[in-house]
This record gives sequence, C-alpha cells and structure tokens, in this order.
Amino acid sequence: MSHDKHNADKATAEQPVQSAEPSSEQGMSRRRFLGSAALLGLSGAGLAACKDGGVGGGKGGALSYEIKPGQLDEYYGLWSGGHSGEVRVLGIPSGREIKRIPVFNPDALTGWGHTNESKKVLGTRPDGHLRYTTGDTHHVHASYKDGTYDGKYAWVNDKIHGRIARIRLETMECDRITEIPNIQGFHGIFPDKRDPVDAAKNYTTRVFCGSEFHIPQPNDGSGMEDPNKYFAVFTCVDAETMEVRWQCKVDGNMDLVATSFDGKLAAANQYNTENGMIYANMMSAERDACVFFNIARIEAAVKAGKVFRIPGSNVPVVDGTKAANKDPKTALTCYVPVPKNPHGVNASPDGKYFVCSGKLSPTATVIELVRVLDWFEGKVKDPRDTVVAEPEIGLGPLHTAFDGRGNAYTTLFLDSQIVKWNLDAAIKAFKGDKNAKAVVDRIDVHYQPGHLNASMNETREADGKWLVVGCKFSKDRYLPVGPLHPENEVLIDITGEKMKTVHESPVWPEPHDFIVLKRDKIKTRQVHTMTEFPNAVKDIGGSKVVRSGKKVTVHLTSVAPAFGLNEFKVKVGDEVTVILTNHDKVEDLAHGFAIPKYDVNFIVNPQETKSVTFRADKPGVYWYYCTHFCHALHLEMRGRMMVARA
Ligand code: K7E
Ligand code: CUA
Ligand code: CA
Repeated sequence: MSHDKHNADKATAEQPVQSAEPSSEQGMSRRRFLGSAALLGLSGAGLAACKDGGVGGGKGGALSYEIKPGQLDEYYGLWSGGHSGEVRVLGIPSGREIKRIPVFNPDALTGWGHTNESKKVLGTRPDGHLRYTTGDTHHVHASYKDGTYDGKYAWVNDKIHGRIARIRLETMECDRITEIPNIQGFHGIFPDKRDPVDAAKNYTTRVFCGSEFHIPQPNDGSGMEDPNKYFAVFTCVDAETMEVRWQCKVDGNMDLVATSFDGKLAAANQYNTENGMIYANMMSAERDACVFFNIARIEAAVKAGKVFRIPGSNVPVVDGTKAANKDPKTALTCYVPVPKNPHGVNASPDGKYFVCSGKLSPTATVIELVRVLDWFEGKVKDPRDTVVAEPEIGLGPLHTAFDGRGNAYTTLFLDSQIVKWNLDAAIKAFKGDKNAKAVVDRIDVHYQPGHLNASMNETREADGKWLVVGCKFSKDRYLPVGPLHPENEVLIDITGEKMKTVHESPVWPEPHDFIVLKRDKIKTRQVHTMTEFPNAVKDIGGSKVVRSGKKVTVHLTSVAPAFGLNEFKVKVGDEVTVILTNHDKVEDLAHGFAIPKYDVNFIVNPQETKSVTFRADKPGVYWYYCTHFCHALHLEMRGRMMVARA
C-alpha cells in the first residue's frame, strides 16, 4: 500500500485537524485552540501529508555534512536510547553512531548488568538479580561551567522506574544510578548551570527532576481513591554525591525541566494542572502552567527545617503548592499560566527567556526571567505578566531550540514542520507592533518531529550551525523492515536565513532527546588506569585460584593471546568469583571472557578489571574463551573451567 493511500485512509478515519472547533476565546483564529480531534492527531502518524522538499529548502546555508573516510565529526551528539534504556553517542554532522553506553539496560558486549561492578551501580534484589532490567531514557543533559559544557558528566532519566543515571564523559561510562523516592513518570531533567548563592561555584552542583504522574503519598496501598492524597514532587539531586537533596510538593504534574544561567531558577511545564486521572480531564482547563522554583529560597527553607517527610522516605520535602505560597516575597514557587497542555520548556542561550509550547495551542509562550525574579520580589503583580510574547507558530508545537542569533526553532508535531521564529519580533508583536512578524521560515520534516536541538544551543556558546530534529515517524524514508520502523533524525543547516535539510539518518526507537556538543568539550581517556580498580590482579604473573571454604576466587590476567591460567578447577556447589584484569596497554585492545552454559559474558578494556560471581552448579568441562577479536591467535585464547562433582 502506498504511503499516500495510507494517509488517505487515515484522513477519513480521523477528522482533519484544521476542522477543529474554534475556541470561545476572543479574537482567536480557528487554529488557536484545538479540540479532541487534534488529540487524536497527536497519537497518529496519518495526519501530515507527505510533501517532498521543505518549504524552506533551497536557499539555505552552505554547510557540508559529508565526513570522508578517516575524517572525524565536528560534534559529539549524546542521544537517549528510549526503550533500550541506553545512551548513544553519534557523530554530527555525519549521524554515524559511534558508541552505545549501557545505562539502565543489561548489555552482553560490555557485561553491564552482569559483572559485580555494574550490578553494584544498577542495584540488585536480595537474591542477587538485577532490581530492574528495563529502562526508558528520554533526556540527556551535560554538566556546565561558566555557562557552557565542561565535559565532566551527563545525566539521563529513566521514566519507568524513576531513576537518574550519571555518565562520566571522560570514559563515557555510567558510574552512578539513583532511584528517586515518591515519584512516578519521571520525565524532565536539567542540571543547574551554577550555584544561586555561592559565586565560587560557577558550575553544575545539582540536577533537577520533574515527575509527571501524581501518586497517593505515601504510595503504600492507602488513599488510592482519595484525590487529596495524590500529588507530584520536584526533586533536587546532588550532582557529585548523586543523593536526593530535597523535594518540592507541587500542584499539578511536571513534564520538561529548564534552568537559568544564573542558577536562580528552575522551571517545569505542567500539562495537567487539573490533576486529572483521565486524558479528557487533563485537557479541560484553558491554561496550564510553567511552574518556577526559587532555588535559593527552597534551599533556605530546607536548611531552616521547614519541611515534612513522606512516610517511607527520609527526603526533606518543602510545600510548593499555590495555597502555601500566596505571598510572592516568601514564595518558593511561581505558577505562570500558559496555554493548555504544554510539552516543553527551553532556556534561550542569552539567558533571558524560557520558551514553553502548548501542544493543544498553536503558540509558543516566551517568559522573561527577570520578570519572574521580579514577581518573587513583589514587583510584578500577576504571574501571567512575566509572559512577554506568545506568537502563533503552527500546529502541535513541542520543543524549541535556538541559534544564538535571536531565533528560535520549534517542532510542529502535527504540521510535520520546523518553524523558525524571531524572539525580538515576537516580543514586539505581543506589545502591539502590527509590523512585527515573528515567523521567519518553515521547513517540512519527515514526519511528526518531537525534540530538536541545535549545536551547543543549551549553552552560552550556541553556534547556530546544525539543527537536529528527531522525527517520531519515518514511514517511507527507509527500506521497509516490517511493522516496526526506525525513527528519522533530520539534519538541517541553520546558518542561512532559510533552513536547509541536508541529511537524514535512521535511529532505533526512541531517542526522544539529544544534545550536540562541540567535540573539544569532551576529553576522553582512551585507556583505563589499573589502580582505579581496587580488585585488580596487578601482578602480570599473579593468576591463581584461592579457596576459602566453598568460596573460590579465580584471579586472572589477560595478555593477548592468552589468559593467565589455561585451566582452573572448582567443585559443584562452590561460589565462584572470577576477577579478570587486562594487562594489555594498547588502545582498543580489549579481551572478552565467556563461560558456556554459565551465562558469563563480559569484556575487559586495556588496564581494566571486572569480576563476576556465579554458583558452580553443573559438573563438567566448560571452555572459557575470549569473545573479542584481539589477536591473530584470538581463537586460541581459551582455557578449561573444570567443575568436579561434589
Ligand atoms: Cu518524547 Cu522530551 Cu520524553 Cu518530548 S519527550 S517529544
Ligand atoms: Cu583476547 Cu580475543
Ligand atoms: Ca491541561
């Protein structure tokens, strides 16, 4: 069936968006607010027509995306993996996938979720199995210093189990995972860009976490039918210790998170200020909110002990509800009304604005941060007066990126377009200037874009070169591969007045979000140091078997093409721990270690140590072998584990 036919079928099955009922608000165009027909559209791929060639194609900039064999990309892209629970590293502009970083997902190549060291990071149940084997990563953001990336850490959320993970960018490995209490539907994260009170700390010290789903607190089976028991909390995690510092109770839910460059404000957009339990109720109010958190005040309240605790957790919780924060001069939170059901809040690289978009309203709301700070001082009366622009930009606006030259780029999910609009023009138009036109350009993308990000645009060094767009549907863009399609990442050159699509690449669903960092922001270490690992078998001739009762420890080394032991002997019923240190020093020279029928499989990179513990429960000979091609005699790199009958 052709793609067009598919669309035609869809169009009859679902009402076209443009026929949605006009809203009752005065002076609104028919497209101003969308009804339930649009909501259907939000869940379907069928609405946008397949038009080839973007509106803005042709007269764009002139960047080349071609990276010839042997050439390196100019940018690192850090992509979330979505359902896989991983983070991926792409080269930009080529779109080549360079690495997958296992985070919440067991991974047989690296042995993540399998080795003792990675199990410690992931967390285990009392029986030794992983606490969770699934993850759902959405948002990757990196640490800051002086308003730009410092290359130290990246964080990513797990929406399913409410966990936040940290990745050391030096080795691009996950080193910490924290499970956040009292939340469900953990969605937005954003690190702060400096400390709001300590001037010396001009770097990331906290990571803020928004949770979507409100749950009965405590969620222990009581109060499930009592709506008053339900609420969501905003969480602050310490960037270094990865411990939860505090939580803030809010009205409504939270979706995406943004932080200001001065460290004073964090914000989360809320699509369910109604506290609805079903979607019809979640879209009943004309306006939802972007809730701002006054970080210094919250931390002072925590210090002063103005907190409560949710039974079952020891985290101090402050009350950020509207009822408890009526006086702006002491308020911890400020709820700025924005058009209904927004999905996304993004900070402009000049540090002045947050942009929040309403997926059921064809608008983007520009909130000026000095006005929010003024509201907290009692100088601005109505939280809505912090809004300085609200241009109409198109249907289903989700996320916004910036070029550092005063322009914003917003994904239009329903229109399958990117719209480029000018912040200053939008502000002028909002003030009543009839000649000010916010929208600069539009370009079609294939299809239904969600997140987008421009190179370095979450920093003060936004360079306005590349815009990457994550399309949620690829439909006909690649060779058909059965019912499950890849998603389509679109590369757009934004150096010119007009946007220009230059490249597309498929990605395995569903990345959601990504950031694009100049490659010199990340300095990796290509070889580990043996002393990093306390259990390393440091002596190259130190391979040995040590028995202590029923516990057997096999100290093993690897040097291509041999393990330190050609065999080792254990007995049925033993608890066996294999500690393997790779003594090879050459970059890229990894060895693997696998034991058939014992489900053991991991690699050790140069100078790295990993260990695995298992019960010897099957007698016989089991050849352990190297799984990673390391040497001309790689196949010969093996030995026997001999398990004697008890
Ligand atoms: Cu898919 Cu940021 Cu989780 Cu929007 S999120 S598209
Ligand atoms: Cu060692 Cu292959
Ligand atoms: Ca709503």
